[in-house]
Amino acid sequence: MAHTALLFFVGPAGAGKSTLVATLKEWLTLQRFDPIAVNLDPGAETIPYAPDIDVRERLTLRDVMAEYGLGPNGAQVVCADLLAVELEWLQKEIEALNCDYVMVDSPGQTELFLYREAPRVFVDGLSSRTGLVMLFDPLLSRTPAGFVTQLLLAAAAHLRFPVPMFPVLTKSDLLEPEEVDRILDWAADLEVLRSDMPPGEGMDAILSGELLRVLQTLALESQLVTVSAREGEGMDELYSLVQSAFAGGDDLEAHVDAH
Ligand SMILES: Nc1nc2c(ncn2[C@@H]2O[C@H](COP(=O)(O)OP(=O)(O)OP(=O)(O)O)[C@@H](O)[C@H]2O)c(=O)[nH]1
Ligand SMILES: [Mg+2]
Repeated sequence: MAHTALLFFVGPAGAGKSTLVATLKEWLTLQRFDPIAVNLDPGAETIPYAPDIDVRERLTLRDVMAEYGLGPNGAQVVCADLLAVELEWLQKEIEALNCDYVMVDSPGQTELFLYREAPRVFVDGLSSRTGLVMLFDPLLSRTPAGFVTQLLLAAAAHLRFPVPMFPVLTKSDLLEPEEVDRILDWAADLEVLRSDMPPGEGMDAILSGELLRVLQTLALESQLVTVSAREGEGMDELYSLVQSAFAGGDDLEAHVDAH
């Protein structure tokens, strides 16, 4: 699996992870790549793509709730821990499919993905070319406070998983073009973000220049890409970022040159 690029899609509940996996898979297939989609959410009810590998074959939220007498949240925690024993299974499944791109769709409970041990085993153990696609929810990103909160989540993700991170603003079709521009300005220059903080709410005072620099380094090491999975927009830009982060990835380059 040395040449397989593995992307984990992570972000707030409902930010559009599964839909982005579906759209990017379609786009990559059109570019004549050979992507596969992995559903890692044992509680998923409906999924907008046909998963090539599905954790629900091994483990479902419903079964864990029944077996352990837990509610859905407690059962998600148990599921996250039980995932650890599925590493070998997942590895074999991925190897058997022999593809260039593996897109892993994570459950909506991002904090479980970030803070429990099992997902870390997956991120560390599956490929040397692993990245994190970090989704920013458009409606939460509209206000400076909402945007900063997501930067903190992204920073935590990057601390936890020191692999290339690709921040993505999703569902851009739900925002006005000026709103998208403003969010991109904040991402490019956190001083602009600070000056847009409404005075008197405390955040402007708390967010010192130093903290902003830390966030910039951790959360936005790569430029923020705007996508709309619904409209199929931004896939080329996201792909180029991933591709250049994994450059030296000769086989992927060769693939692109081939047509
Ligand atoms: N307008 C618009 N809606 C979108 C887009 N992408 C996803 N959605 C909608 O947003 C909702 C959540 O999308 P999902 O892809 O299920 O989000 P998720 O992050 O996988 O959700 P969880 O796994 O439950 O955390 C669905 O109703 C999608 O149809 C988009 O690009 N534009
Ligand atoms: Mg989902």
